[in-house]
Amino acid sequence: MRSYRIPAIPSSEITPEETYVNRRQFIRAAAAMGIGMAANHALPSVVRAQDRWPQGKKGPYDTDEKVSTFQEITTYNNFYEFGTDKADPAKNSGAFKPKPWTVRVDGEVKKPASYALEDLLKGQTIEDRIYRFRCVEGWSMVIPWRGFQLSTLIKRLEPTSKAKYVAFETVMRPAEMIGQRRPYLTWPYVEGLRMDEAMHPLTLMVTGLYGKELPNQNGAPLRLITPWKYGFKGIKSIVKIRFVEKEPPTTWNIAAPDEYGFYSNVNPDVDHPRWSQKSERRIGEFLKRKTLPFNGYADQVAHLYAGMDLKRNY
Ligand SMILES: Nc1nc2c(c(=O)[nH]1)N[C@H]1C(S)=C(S)[C@@H](COP(=O)(O)O)O[C@H]1N2
Ligand SMILES: [Mo]
Repeated sequence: MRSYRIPAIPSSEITPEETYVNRRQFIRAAAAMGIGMAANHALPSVVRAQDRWPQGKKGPYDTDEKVSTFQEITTYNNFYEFGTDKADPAKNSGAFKPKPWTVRVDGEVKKPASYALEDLLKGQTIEDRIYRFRCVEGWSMVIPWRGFQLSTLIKRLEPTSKAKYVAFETVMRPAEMIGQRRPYLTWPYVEGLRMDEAMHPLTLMVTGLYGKELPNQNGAPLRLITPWKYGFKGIKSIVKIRFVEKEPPTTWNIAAPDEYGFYSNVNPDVDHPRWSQKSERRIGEFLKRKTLPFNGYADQVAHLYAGMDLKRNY
């Protein structure tokens, strides 16, 4: 697990990921040779590191599978606010402005408030974690996310004892999001988690990937990731976090309740009504792989669903 504390690196200092990766390697090499910390300007600038990731020591939450390329992760997307084709989000999100950003926190919480994103991030431990990612459509990737545990944010926000679920909402900006001018889905996109799911250490609020800021098409500036659930639970460009007593509505459940339930745990034994979920295609690979229960995270999360009928609670 690689981690540092904000504001260890002011955002103005964050370099493109090309130099970032190189700098890490350079610093490591320099340390090995007994050279002191190099100044930024002294670093070599030649770099093409998009498809690699400095796999330092494997952290407790990291998979050691080969990571998907930066190209794959940022050009094959689902973000219907920018269009329904996999290539649309990268093509159509250029004019989207993720800065400045405000997140409204309300519902069953001690002090409902609106937070500038910087304030929400203050004091959070930002980590890079390599997670498997499984879309309900049957494809998968391995993604080096950067983010912080939702649990630490929730503790700070102090929900009341009535808070049993957390509901999230994506920004509504039809002027910048051409997909929102059409009724592909009910806008804004909404999602939710049960409180124990939200508090699970695997649940990340994501602010970046491949060591740099989150690209617009991946849900800038703040999105959710629950790696044991299908990808659509990972709501993007979040502007509202609401603590609620009852299970909140979720966009894909509204769109097709027989196909997408609230839980949406990756489960090879529960087929989608229109296709099997037994296997998946890793983007960039030809042969299919077997899909694992809870996307390979069963040891960590299966206890959350003890006694629940996962065929009924799909
Ligand atoms: N607001 C919003 N969030 C969203 C979606 C969307 O259309 N709108 N698509 C979901 C789906 S189906 C998937 S698979 C993931 C894709 O995330 P990625 O493009 O970063 O891989 O985002 C999820 N979050
Ligand atoms: Mo998806």
